[in-house]
Amino acid sequence: MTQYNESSIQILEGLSAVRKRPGMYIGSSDHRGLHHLVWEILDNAIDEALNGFGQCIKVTLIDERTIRIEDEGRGMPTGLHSSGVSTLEVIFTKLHAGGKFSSVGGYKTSGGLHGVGASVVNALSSWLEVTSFHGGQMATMKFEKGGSVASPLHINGKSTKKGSIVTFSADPLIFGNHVFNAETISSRLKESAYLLDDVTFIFTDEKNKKTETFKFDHGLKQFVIDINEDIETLHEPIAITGMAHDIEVNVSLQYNVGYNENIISFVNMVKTKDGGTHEVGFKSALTKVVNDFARKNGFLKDKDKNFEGVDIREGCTAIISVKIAEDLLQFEGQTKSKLGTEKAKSATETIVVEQLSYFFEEQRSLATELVKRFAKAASAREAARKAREEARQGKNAKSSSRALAGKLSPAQSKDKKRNELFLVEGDSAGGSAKQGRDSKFQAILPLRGKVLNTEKASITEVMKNEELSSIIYALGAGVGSEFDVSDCAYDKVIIMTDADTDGAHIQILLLTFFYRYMKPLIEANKVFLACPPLYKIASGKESAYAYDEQELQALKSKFKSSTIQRYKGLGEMNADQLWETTMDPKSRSLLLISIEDAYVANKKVSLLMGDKAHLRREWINDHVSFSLSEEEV
Ligand code: 28F
Repeated sequence: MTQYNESSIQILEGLSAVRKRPGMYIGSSDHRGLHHLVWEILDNAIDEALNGFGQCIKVTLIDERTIRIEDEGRGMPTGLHSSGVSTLEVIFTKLHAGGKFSSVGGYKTSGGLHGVGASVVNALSSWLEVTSFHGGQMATMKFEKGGSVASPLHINGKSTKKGSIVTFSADPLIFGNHVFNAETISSRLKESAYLLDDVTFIFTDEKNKKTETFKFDHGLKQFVIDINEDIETLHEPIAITGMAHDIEVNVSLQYNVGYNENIISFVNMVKTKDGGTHEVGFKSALTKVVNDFARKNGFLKDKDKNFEGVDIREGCTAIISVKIAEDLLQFEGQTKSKLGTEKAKSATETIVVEQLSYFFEEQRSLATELVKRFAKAASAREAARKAREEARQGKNAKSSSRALAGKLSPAQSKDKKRNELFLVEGDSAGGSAKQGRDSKFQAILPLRGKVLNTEKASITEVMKNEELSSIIYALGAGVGSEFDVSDCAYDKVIIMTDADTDGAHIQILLLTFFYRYMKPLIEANKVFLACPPLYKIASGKESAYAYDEQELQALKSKFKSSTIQRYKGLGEMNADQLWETTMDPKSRSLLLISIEDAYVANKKVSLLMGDKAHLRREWINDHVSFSLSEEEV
């Protein structure tokens, strides 16, 4: 029986504080916060490998809330701690304890929310078990109900094994019905394997009986190759590595024939999604090397302006991974997703300038081809700037009314907070939507032709496309870098298409457009898919609608001898039916489009625009996170 002295009471108070306000420690208690528990324990295993202890990390998804992570490091210490309990117990019960390498020298992953520590994971788990192979013996401890000791430290005997194993089950009292997502975990392990090229990551999803092993001897090179797998590239990846100001810099870059810049950066193996000083250093080095080469070789005359960074990064896929000792590690802002360490800028810049200019000298023909592309990009940018000026017109009445004439059926009110814009597939559905809607706050914009595939289009082509420019003018918030979601004339943009593959294709093309040219619109949770019914079931005067197979089965048992109509398209419903089933906020349901991980979405969008239709359907089911949001009245 654990004696409760003041320190153990204080410890339990600490953990109960975590359970009261989980968001303070892991950001949120939704899907993202749930996975932070995994990242925290995984980062501790990665820290061991990062510092040379252990070459293999295993992650096993046991069930939708339970996961096991194991490393082959030195094993967590189990000796008596100054507080009177074992170090192992301190690591899992003391808040912000277990800062493993608090001493200078080792690298510590910033661990998502930074030093949250394993104790927070324990506090938010219904149970947690730890096994440590340390000092030639095997020790275990069990905790339950948010971190209380269930079975004290038990030395099970001698063992030559080394390492740590942590198994925990996330507490449904905290995370509700959010569950672990195998794909989320798998892509994070794959990403870590690229960054730690001497470590093997093995992921087992026990439910789906699937095991994946990630090991990339050419880590970052393989990373850019895999990001560019669906698009033509111009050369083998360029690998740059060096050390400056005690900062280790690793960069890999490869140009593809597309228009998108895809720069992903990391510090101590954790993604810095908002960039920071290492990215700034890389970008200024790239601009410097390209302009120097272009001037020296007569591609830029004295009178010509320099290429701008945005021209030089078109089609550029780059991974920047820096390692910084903890005492030098600084972040900007609260979320630790933007590196602040000033020295990382000069370290990255120096190393990239040195090695990339050498590469350009060695590979003059490739360098020349790249510079020619940058010149084209610069002139396209000029054209885009003019088009953007046009698009800015999209914010004022005159030219937008011209562009929308005969297309948009506007809402009567001008209430940006309430108005809804329905993008409807085809004129017939557009007609019944116009008739059935509540014109006080619902506007209809029928889409006639196929929406342009903006994956490979430039801003100029986008502006020339009828369908897209009418959407730009209808929203009135500009486009691309000029887009300002606060100017958007609508609270909701609802895509309403037939529930068939053509409809799915239009959905994906529109989502690609919104993702590339109006990303803030999705991030502001303003983009929805309408959910028309799939079936109408009737017997006598009684009738009802089914929105999926399950509902149809349920209704079949309710209705006796009934007739069932399968709706092929929106046009088969009359205006009243369309209103009642799909548009009336009181009875409809909408699917909110929110992109969970820009990297996955970005990559999948380029994959989707290929012609592998079956992958498109798979992607919709797997990646666009549909959450059925029942309309509040
Ligand atoms: C599955 C998750 O958590 N692995 C870990 C170690 C190794 C040491 C350590 C951890 C408390 C304050 C030092 C061992 N020997 N995998 C893991 N492996 N923690 S967590 O030390 C934590 C102590 O400072 C370790 C010598 N030094 C460190």
